[in-house]
Amino acid sequence: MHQLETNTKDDHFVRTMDIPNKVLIVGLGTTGVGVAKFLHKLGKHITITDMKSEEELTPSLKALKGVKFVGRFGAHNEDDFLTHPLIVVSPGIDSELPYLKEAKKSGVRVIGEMELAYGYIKEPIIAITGTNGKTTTTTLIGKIFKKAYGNVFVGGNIGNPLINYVLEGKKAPYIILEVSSFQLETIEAFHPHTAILLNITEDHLDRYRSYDEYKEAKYRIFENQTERDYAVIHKNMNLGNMVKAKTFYFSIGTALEEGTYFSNGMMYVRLQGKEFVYKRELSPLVGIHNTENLLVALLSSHIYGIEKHIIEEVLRNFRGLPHRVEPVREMKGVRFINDSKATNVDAAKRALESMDTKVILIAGGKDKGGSYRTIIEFMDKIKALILIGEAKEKIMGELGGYVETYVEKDLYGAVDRAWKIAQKGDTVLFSPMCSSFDMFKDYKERGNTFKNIVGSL
Ligand code: UMA
Repeated sequence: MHQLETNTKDDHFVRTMDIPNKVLIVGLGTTGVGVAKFLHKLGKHITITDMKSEEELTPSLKALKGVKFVGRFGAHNEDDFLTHPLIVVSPGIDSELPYLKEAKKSGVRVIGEMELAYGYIKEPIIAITGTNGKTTTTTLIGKIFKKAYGNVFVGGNIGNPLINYVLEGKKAPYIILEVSSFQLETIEAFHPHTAILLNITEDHLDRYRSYDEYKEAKYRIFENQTERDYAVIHKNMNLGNMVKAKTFYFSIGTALEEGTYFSNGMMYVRLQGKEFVYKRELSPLVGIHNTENLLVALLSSHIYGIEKHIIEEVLRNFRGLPHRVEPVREMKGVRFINDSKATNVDAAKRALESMDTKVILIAGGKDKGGSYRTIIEFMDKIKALILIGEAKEKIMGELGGYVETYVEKDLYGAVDRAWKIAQKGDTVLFSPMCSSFDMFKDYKERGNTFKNIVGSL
């Protein structure tokens, strides 16, 4: 099996991370905990600040047992930002936070957790970003690499920050990393050996001032790559001379001389004169969006010389992740599907695309500032719309005129309504198009609640 050149021990991988003695950590979620443990290990003087109260931070504080730090909780304090030469921020911290801007102006270095971790990593990183499909693709690539190489680190935005890899100190041959736009905002030298951009559509417009700003953050995944690296992007995406790495494209329908594409039920990978062909039906994952995720996973695996039979075995057995177009129950011919991870409009469109019946769509949650209007193209599939959450009036205003629409006070009311109006052959799809934080801790809690309600019908 041929393997592309993957030697990363070149000079551009020499690290220059210089950590001063005093460091301010902003944010004490999963990321802040990992950062604090690591800096404590290095013997640094740490101050941690978080807007939440000490009580709200109890789980994180418990995880920091044995770590010495000064805690400033309940609010941020400008002095802390100006008196530490280095600030390490969590992804949830907006780079436009006024204290951070002030700190940067006065010469303080501000980096994200991913950049800090990167300073201690020499292993090749395969980084995956995109608005949708990141977690599925990262998990799939992770499974293939684990089967081929054993001990591989799979982490990042998927829930296990990169700093945990450095903290554990176990060397892996490869790092498979899900990367968000938030994490990319605060990089300096971060440099993946392979950078994958799955797609970009409107999201997080509550954090970014414009869609362009969001896209610019995402494109930073390519920023430090050189011609010795690889980039994987959609055939229709034109990034001009922004990408210096050797670029492979993926496509649905268009045959490519090199790269990967889907045509007539088959998935092709073409690399350096070799062709590998896979049956699409090998994978139980449905939908065109998943075909794209699969293509990218196949290509990345072949770049690193993984054998076809290993890839096929993983494809066959990977049934997808919970909360992503997840079948929950079928009752009296009505199917219930949990797609709680659809936290933006495009994700819901992808779910609708893969439906082959009439759909009763339950949507709504915390609005992120974009428009819901593009759902209109699926109105011939949508039999009724049931809205909940903070965004319900806005969605009602944009979509209510197109289809029978109900507004319910919570998810219980929504499922109840759906069950009343559903007929044999319909699908009840919970694909919220919004984040979950108005009513739930996260999309997982929201999806589990949906599953419990449906289970108790
Ligand atoms: N906080 C402040 N000040 C602020 C803002 C936040 O103190 O101005 C505090 C909060 O009170 C909270 C802490 O910061 O205590 C949370 O930090 P965080 O939001 O970065 O949360 P973490 O637990 O560290 O999780 C982060 C990612 N969260 C976000 O990007 C919002 C997780 O992605 C990621 O899994 C984890 O690091 C490990 O890398 C979640 C996510 O929603 C799943 N990501 C977005 C997405 O996928 O769309 C990008």
